[in-house]
Amino acid sequence: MANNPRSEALFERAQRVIPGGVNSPVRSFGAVGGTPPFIARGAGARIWDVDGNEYVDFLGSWGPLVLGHAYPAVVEAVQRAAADGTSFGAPTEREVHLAELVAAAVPSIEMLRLVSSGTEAVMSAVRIARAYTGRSKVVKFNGCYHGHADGMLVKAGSGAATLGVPTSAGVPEAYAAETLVAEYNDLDSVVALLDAHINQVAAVIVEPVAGNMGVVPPEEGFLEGLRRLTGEAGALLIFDEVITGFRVAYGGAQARYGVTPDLTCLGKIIGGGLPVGAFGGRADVMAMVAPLGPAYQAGTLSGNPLAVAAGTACLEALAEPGTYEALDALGAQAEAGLRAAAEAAGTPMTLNRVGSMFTAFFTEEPVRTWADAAGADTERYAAFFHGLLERGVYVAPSQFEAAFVSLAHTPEDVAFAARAAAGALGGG
Ligand code: HOZ
Repeated sequence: MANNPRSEALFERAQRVIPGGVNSPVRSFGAVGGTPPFIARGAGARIWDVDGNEYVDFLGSWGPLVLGHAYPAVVEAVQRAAADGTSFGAPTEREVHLAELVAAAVPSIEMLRLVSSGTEAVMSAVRIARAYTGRSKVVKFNGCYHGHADGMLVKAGSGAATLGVPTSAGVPEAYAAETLVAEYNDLDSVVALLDAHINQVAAVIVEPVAGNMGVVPPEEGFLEGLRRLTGEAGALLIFDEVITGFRVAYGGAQARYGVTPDLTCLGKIIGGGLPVGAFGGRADVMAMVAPLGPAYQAGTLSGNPLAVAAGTACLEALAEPGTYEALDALGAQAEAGLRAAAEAAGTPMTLNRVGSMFTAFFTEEPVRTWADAAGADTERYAAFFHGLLERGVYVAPSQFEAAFVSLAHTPEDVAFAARAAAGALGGG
């Protein structure tokens, strides 16, 4: 990036007090090189950095900003809630309202507990599954990312894969041994694990649309197969819908694909851009959660009034007719623009998209597993990323993440990005 002296100076300062200068590793630009722009503000589909550079934003804070930045109803809701007091550590009406909205929207959720992040949601859901089944092992999928709880940092995607630590240092072997790893879109690999560990698997956890190895949609029959296999094995099925919840449909991927898990993890969109997570599901399973049951889970800022106010305003806006059709149309336009740019440049590219989330992989091959995603040309992605950034388009600094369109994007914004993509690939 040419004009970024303030970001350079901030990055230098940050690195003295914050590991790598960032509060989440993939933000460091480790995989693409260069200095991350420090963001000063956002409005609608645009963000501005501290040097005054403007970008059309297709990262959307990694997913939550389905309405764009500083959406007026969300800002107002937060301001009103803040004026009433920011935290009580006691029940509030606002949190009941959000819980009711979520339970009404998401097919699997009869009861839920609000937490403060997706990581917490997954960590808690896995504990509840273990408590309910009396079993300890969990099956996850290679390249899926479920937050940074110890047992989930095994063959993880997202920043962990991006930075080359899919199985993190510091995870005791005993924990890692409780996590079994299957291949995404490969039911045989799940059967093999369930057969090898009869009556030991508490849960199979999956991103119903993988978003953390780049976007990889479930193939026909994959989610249905997981539903059947877990039922037969006496294990619970957990959908990690932290990215897909209220993103690929109002009721999440489970509504879109018609497969109902036992437990669901949520985050991102249900907090409207503030820190929130939730786990919920069948009432008999959720009855394990303290104080109803013996599985402990707690948090001082759980159900925080500001976060639930933002989330409620966001879900209310999403419930308006036509929102998902509009998101899908923008996603389709982005897909067409990227495909045309790659074709004009003669660049091999596979584009995976589900509604408003998508990834351009630099490979000729279809991408349906982590091995396929890992086979993409990450150096080419890095060059593409910087080409976009220079042209005022902001996307994830990693091949193994999703791009998002929001309701704040206009067809002109998407056309602007398509022209930038053509320029970045050298074909326009
Ligand atoms: N793992 C997150 C994206 N899938 C990264 C979040 C962040 O760096 O803010």
